[in-house]
Amino acid sequence: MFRRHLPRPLPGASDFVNLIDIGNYFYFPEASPIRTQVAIIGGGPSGLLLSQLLHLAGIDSVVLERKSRDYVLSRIRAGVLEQGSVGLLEKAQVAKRLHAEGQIHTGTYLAAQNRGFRIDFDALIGAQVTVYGQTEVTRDLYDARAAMSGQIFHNVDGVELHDLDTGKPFLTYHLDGSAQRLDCDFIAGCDGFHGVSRKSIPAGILKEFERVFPFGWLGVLSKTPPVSDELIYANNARGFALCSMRSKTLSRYYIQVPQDDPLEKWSDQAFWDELKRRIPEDAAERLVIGPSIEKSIAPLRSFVAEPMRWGALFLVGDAAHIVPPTGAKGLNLAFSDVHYLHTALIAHYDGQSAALDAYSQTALARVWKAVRFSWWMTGKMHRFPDQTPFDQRIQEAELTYLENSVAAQRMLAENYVGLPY
Ligand code: RFL
Ligand code: PHB
Repeated sequence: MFRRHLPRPLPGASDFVNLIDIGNYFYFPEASPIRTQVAIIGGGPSGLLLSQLLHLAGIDSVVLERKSRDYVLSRIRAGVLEQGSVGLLEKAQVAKRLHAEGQIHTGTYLAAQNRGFRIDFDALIGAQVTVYGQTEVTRDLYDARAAMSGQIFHNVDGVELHDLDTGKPFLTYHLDGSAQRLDCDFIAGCDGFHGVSRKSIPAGILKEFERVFPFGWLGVLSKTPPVSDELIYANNARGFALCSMRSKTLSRYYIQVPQDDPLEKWSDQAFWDELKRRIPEDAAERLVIGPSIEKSIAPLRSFVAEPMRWGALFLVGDAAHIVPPTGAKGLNLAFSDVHYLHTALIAHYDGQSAALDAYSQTALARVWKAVRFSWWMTGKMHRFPDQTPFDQRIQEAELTYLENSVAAQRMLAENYVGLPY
């Protein structure tokens, strides 16, 4: 039958078949397996970055993505990049637009009721973060992969993982309605929280740790100038609020809402009215409102799966762990996994397998620190339905301590800008 792919041998690797050329149809027998070194499930930010870094190191990969490119790029998610993430994107040769358009933030504001104070990352620890949307990071990665003839298949259905513990793993899937097989040395499970990879680890091996928070975040993206030059995390008796941004003309705001609040309940006007009630008065007076261009509710949870390796399968990013967005750790954590995995794979193909064997342990050590920080910051900034007056006073005392203690501020700063790899 006719397929959209051109099988062609990689230079110097005649046993690999490279599937590219999305624009034209070429004859390709349905049953012929293709082969790569690293099969990557999921074309979100972690899968794309891994594929790009491996390519630059001369390691072949194929990315299988369930959705279309446009769909992946329509998801509005993270906005804050740690220094380590920026360094990785530089290494991946995809940081040009990030440096031109991203905003350097040397601090952030915390507000408790109507009182605000600033955590000065630069003065405290000589560090900063970059505000640049996950959508833009993903677009830059797609462009770079396309420029290097990267192999990314979209709209792939029914991916299944096989023979993970035999040394000859492979994937099966459907593309354009026909069955396909991909043989590989390793599989990177970069398929997010709802993907198939984690579920392929036997139940007796996999341990899951979870804390579901009893609220969600209602997020709005609007073409309005941001209310503040830096982010404002606001603790308020009515619930948490966050003022963030994507650029000088694009704002991103969030408010804490009950876990099961229907989105229809929140007209744009209702959202703006509630946001204004929760942020400090001077910010509420400055706030420019406009129609939402995206509005969604995200649940909040902490989740970690252990181990992050099973045989030939390596879990990366949201496939292995979820953090609540307070503290902006999710994407950054996915990228630190990519850091550990791509360096370990490079070492493996150079004959050194110790780092690959240690991947799960190494990645999890950093994961748990970020899980702790996001859990801590979520606990400090939100109203819990069962919060007692005692809990309330403790929360207030924590925020006052943070306002007045350089040691406490350093703890927040070093975690927020990202712990070292
Ligand atoms: P993704 O982005 O979920 O990508 C996984 C990809 O895998 C595909 N997929 C499959 N493909 C093939 N076969 C299957 N069976 C598949 N199943 C799934 C999916 O279609 C998808 O394209 O995971 P990845 O790459 O690990 O990236 C993780 C980040 O997306 C995530 O951690 C962040 O967005 C979290 N996050 C934030 N992180 C930050 O670092 N800073 C932030 O400021 C920040 N803000 C946020 C956030 C997440 C949010 N939501 C919506 C949960 C704000 C919000 C509101
Ligand atoms: C965002 O801009 O989407 C954002 C920023 C900081 C967070 C979470 C989300 O902690």
